[in-house]
Amino acid sequence: MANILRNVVVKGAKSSTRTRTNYIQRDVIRPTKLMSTISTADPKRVDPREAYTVKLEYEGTDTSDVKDIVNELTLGPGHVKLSGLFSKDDVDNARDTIMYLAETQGSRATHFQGKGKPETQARVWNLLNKGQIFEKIIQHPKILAILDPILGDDCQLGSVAANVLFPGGSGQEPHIDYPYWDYFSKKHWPVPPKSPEIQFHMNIQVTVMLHDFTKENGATAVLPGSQKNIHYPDDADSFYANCIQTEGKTGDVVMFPGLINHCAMPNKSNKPRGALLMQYLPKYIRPMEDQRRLLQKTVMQRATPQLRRLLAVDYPYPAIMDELDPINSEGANSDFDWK
Ligand SMILES: O=C(O)CCC(=O)C(=O)O
Ligand SMILES: [Fe+2]
Repeated sequence: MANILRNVVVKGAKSSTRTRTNYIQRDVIRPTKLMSTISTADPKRVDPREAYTVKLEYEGTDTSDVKDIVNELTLGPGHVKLSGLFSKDDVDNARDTIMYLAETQGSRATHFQGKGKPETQARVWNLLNKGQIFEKIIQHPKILAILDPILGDDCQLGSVAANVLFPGGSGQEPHIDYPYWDYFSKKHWPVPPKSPEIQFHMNIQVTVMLHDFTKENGATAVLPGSQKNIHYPDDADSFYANCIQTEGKTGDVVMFPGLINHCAMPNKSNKPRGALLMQYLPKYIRPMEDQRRLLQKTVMQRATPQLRRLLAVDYPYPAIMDELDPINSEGANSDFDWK
């Protein structure tokens, strides 16, 4: 019963009054007035994690097409859809958990929604602490086999979060993802890094569709080929005129480099549209979510070697070099064996 959440209450950010169980909510569970306008939360609703056992067994693990997929992502249109990676039960559990959290957590930081708009997007952050199913999804062997040749076989998970667009949700500003997301002001970047000078990808995004993605409900829009250059999509009209929407079935996975111009589109349907968003980065990028600091002890204790690697748990830098063991820790002939 390791993956059961009990409603843990942490009173106020500064107070140390905590009840510790498997999962910790950082705030009192308190749907805000705003969220209650977009949710049908029933406070007595059953937590979907209580009734589901996560098994670390994978389907869709055939990697014979990985080379082609890597080519499509880097040199081709820049987006691929993969089907059959997760069972219906796993995807149902991920979606139900996220909807449960979105409807009970209160409002949170959103992402590229724009200032002063009504809150019709809900973000659920730091999912590694919020359900064992997410530990499973982020380690899918096929996804990792595609990421390794692009980001390095010591790439890390920079974030795992969800984006729910409620009916009427306005979608997002066309953008590029972390860590390029401040490229709208080039002065943040010391040398204008234009392709082909960009030899290294610094982000691959992996989205799991938690509902069918349709044009009507805001399927993520991408501008094919735009990952080959670095350009902040500041001309929204040109983006909308040339983008395509990544439609698919519940459980399908879409991958694209964070450099591709993209955004969530408006949800014009009468049902929510949920996306599980996983961000993978080379190890030298500072990750977006501070997962190592916040990770529950129980999650760390049961972490597979793969999960430890994805969280760079054993990567020692930045280090206090004065305090490291007096050994030769770098280079091909070193004792440095964190991988
Ligand atoms: O929810 C989506 O369709 C895309 C979300 C996204 O691109 C982001 O939040 O950075
Ligand atoms: Fe994005």
